[in-house]
Amino acid sequence: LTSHILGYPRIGDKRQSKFALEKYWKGKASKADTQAALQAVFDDNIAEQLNAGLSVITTGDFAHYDLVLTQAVAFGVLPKRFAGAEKLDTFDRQFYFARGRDHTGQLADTAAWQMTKWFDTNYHYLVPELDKNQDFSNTDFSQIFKQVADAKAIIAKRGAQNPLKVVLVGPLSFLYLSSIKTNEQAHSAGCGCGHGASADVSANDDDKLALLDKILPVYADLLAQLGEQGVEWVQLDEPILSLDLPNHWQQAFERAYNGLQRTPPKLIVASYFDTLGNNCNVAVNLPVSGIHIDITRAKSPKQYAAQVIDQLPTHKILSIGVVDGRSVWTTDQVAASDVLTAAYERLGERLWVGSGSSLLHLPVDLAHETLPSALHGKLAFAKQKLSEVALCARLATGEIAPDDTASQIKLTPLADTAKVRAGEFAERYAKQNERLNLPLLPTTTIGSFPQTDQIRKARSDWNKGVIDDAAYERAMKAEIQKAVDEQEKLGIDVLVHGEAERTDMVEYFAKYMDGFWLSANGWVQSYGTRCVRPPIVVGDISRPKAMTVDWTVYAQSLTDKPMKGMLTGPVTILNWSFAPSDAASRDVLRLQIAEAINQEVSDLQDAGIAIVQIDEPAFREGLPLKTADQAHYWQQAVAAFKHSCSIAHKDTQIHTHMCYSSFHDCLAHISAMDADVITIETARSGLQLLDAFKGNGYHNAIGPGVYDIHSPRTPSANDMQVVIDEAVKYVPVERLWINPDCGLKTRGWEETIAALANMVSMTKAVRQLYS
Ligand code: THG
Ligand code: ZN
Repeated sequence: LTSHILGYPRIGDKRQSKFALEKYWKGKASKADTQAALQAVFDDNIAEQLNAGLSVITTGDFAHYDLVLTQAVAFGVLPKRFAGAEKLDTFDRQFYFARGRDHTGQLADTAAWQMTKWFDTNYHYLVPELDKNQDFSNTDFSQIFKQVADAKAIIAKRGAQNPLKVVLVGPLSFLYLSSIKTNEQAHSAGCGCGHGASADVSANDDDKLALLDKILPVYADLLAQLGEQGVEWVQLDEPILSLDLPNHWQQAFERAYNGLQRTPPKLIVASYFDTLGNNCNVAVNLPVSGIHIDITRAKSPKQYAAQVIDQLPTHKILSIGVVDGRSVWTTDQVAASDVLTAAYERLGERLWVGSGSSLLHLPVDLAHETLPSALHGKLAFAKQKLSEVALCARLATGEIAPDDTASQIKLTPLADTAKVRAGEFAERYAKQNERLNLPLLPTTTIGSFPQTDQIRKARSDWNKGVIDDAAYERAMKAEIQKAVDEQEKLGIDVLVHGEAERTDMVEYFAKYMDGFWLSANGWVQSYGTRCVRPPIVVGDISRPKAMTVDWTVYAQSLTDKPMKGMLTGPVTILNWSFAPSDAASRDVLRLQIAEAINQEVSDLQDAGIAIVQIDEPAFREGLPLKTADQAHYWQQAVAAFKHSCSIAHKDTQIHTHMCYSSFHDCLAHISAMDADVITIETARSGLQLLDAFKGNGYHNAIGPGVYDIHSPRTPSANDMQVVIDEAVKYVPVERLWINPDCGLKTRGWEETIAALANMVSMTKAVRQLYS
């Protein structure tokens, strides 16, 4: 039976690609050496598929930064504002678009292409910046063709004859996920916080679809050339088939694929991350050789597969994705066999067995981990999933019998349902003002201060055992002292301790909670060369001891100003971890985390901390793809956040923070969180967000970010005053706060102090104006 995967990680098992590219961008490695390092990872990826015994070998997905970006560049997309970029070869050009910086030093810095979350994953793709009259004629397919040639060579060298399958983003998903720029607004990459969900499709929806007739000939040309090169299969990824599509997008599928059908190569249209839903009929009837479905997120996988088979024309192949491309757990062989044997009975050799989605979203190799005994045999990273796919193909035909490998986590829900805090906002805020006695327009920062080399060295020395606990604690306390001193000197009203002791906030909290396991090398690409190491949920989550109280109390002891306690919220911790994908388990886990955070709030409060900030940068990221599932998510997410601060006294002030301006579609739910103060990014989005907040009847306090921390430029007092002068039109001045738009950990101290000094002097001026 045919077995295949939809894609594979390209960072390398030791993040070789990341290190090679970052060195290249710094000018410390030649292009040839860099490409050789990438090539070694590519070669490995092909070899591992062969080693695992997969029958069809997948390639074309080996992007050097992002696959959507690679394809846009190959299709000749070159926005006018990147003038001169045509002089760069496509290798260097993609990095210029992605980073806004030309590391070859020939071209001026500019804003990078926007990044956006890839569906409901934690991966970010680059949003192609198209023109209303986009021309796709200046193509360069060399990178794709090289992968074909290299993969073929590796297969031939082994004396093997596996057919090759090339992955492309399909034409409709490509256009849907693009954006047509009307102005030159775009922001730079590199933030430490969460981006929004999918590209803004509503605004220039029709314009994008109008480009279909222009882009189809490019696909046709590319497919024809791949056919000539002996490529047997092309997998056209159409993940938008998992969304509730507007009618005209749904209807465009048939038209598009009518224009592409040809053989060779044979086409397989791939859906993933959810079921086909309303698009099932359209998908099965496309004029292609086969389709792929992902059953790993279906509510009843066997029924879903059966329903698709019922509708599938009799000449087509069906690839069933049974190995979850987003779960680090081993595949349940009994369940997989149950679905696959039934499908095999009906489809015979027309059945293919695959991964649900690309394995891009998994860490590369479990072999680099030391597992606790309870996890032995239970986990599988990308490399291990390859063998699982091959094994599932043998289960399907009955060649082998399934082992009982079910490793489902058994969860015990909290005894109580979610709680909410006492008192209405107006009453709470009045009591808080009485206690805190802050000036009009209080100033604060989001939480983190620059993570210096010195901090990183202390942490790495401590992790290696070079310095002991006491020495590490002294080093961190010195950093806290510095952060407090600087804030005192600047005259900021509400202080933070600076978070020197934290690398990734989710990793930090997961380390302290029971129910999480942290891998040593389980890196997953987040965007470009940036990776995260998501904690793995292994059981019920609880908090055996305080996580932040000592640092916060120490920081408070250094100042008479209020010191904020800094926590990460339950929704974000869950969304940035590996956890079961079904809503019921996620609801239980989210609330368990909320309870842990609630206990932390309680301890901070008992220790005299008057303000606690609970960040939720990923509040929107767990939003299900299907509209029908979304209301439940919002209800549960809001309930979990509210539970996490339900213990707060009326005079304990709860802040929250969210990043980016991607929350327009969920302001009602943000209001429902009922935090006393929300700090939010507004510097880049103008003040549309405040207008929308006002329209949504948001009555609590708000700190519109007065400057963009992602920009290296020091904002003047004047620049920042513009934000406040506008903000007072939407929010009563007594409910406005003044702060940067995000944490400062990626900046240097010097620029941070300069910007904050301007922020404080601006505040003094506007206080006079508005008091
Ligand atoms: N934490 C977690 N998930 C996230 C973010 C986060 N997902 C979304 C968003 N933020 C992604 N943004 C980033 C920004 C920077 C980095 C990773 C994701 C980054 N990573 C280091 C790297 O790749 O070199 C990791 C190095 C390290 O920790 O040792 O810079 O904030 N969980
Ligand atoms: Zn932020």
